[in-house]
Amino acid sequence: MKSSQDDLYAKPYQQVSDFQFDNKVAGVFNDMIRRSVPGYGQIINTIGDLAQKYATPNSKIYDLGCSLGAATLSVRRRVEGRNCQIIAVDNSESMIERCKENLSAYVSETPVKLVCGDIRDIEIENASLVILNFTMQFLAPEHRQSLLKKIYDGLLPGGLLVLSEKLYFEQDQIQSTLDDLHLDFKRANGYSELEISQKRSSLEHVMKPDTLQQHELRIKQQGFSQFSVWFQCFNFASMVAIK
Ligand code: GEK
Repeated sequence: MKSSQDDLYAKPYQQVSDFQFDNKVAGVFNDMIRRSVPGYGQIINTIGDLAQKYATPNSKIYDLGCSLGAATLSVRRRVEGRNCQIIAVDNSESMIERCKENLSAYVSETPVKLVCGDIRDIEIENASLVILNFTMQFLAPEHRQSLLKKIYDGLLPGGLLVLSEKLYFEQDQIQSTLDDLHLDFKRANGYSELEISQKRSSLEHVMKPDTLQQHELRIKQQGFSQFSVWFQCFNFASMVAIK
């Protein structure tokens, strides 16, 4: 997946505007997410492994908030020959356009339906796997439970939800320690203090992380029978829930 280096916040802004998944972000997104989210590459690979285990013949797989299609590509490689259909959804036109190019670079017999739209508006049915890889955190908190209900209702019995999110911790010392470790990760990946602080301001009103306990409660209240964190690095986690 080709991508330019992310230098979107390298120069000083008088006022930092709210973060948007626009054309500029889409052009550097692959670099941005790999340098900002610890474990991203491993999570993408493991989503493919999980698809191999959970995707059942003739079922649908949903990648909600697909961005450039990294999870979709990882899944598609692992489910060939099962007559699955992948539905990849994002409400950023720039992301969807680039995602289409990325997908067309590889040959596959598994069809991908690319949808430019809001994940709150799409229908989910006959699903063996639903992926929310760092997407729910961008949805207003009041819409999270209803999205989860729609996913639960659309999953087949035994179907899997993969939910990756940045986490917030109520214990203040834990929160600041894990946050510091994340900032060190960004520094080690070449982001300056200015880039880090301007990006942080831009995300302040846009991304609202939940605690792990909030995720677990929401998932259990929805009726999922099993839940676990399968990956965590600092304040980033990926969870699985089985219907
Ligand atoms: C990956 N999953 O590389 N409807 C549709 N799309 C949305 C919505 C919404 N309501 N809100 C946000 N998005 C990807 C990474 S990025 C995570 C996901 C990040 C989309 C938004 O346009 C963006 O492309 C994506 O969700 C979130 O595995 O940037 O930290």
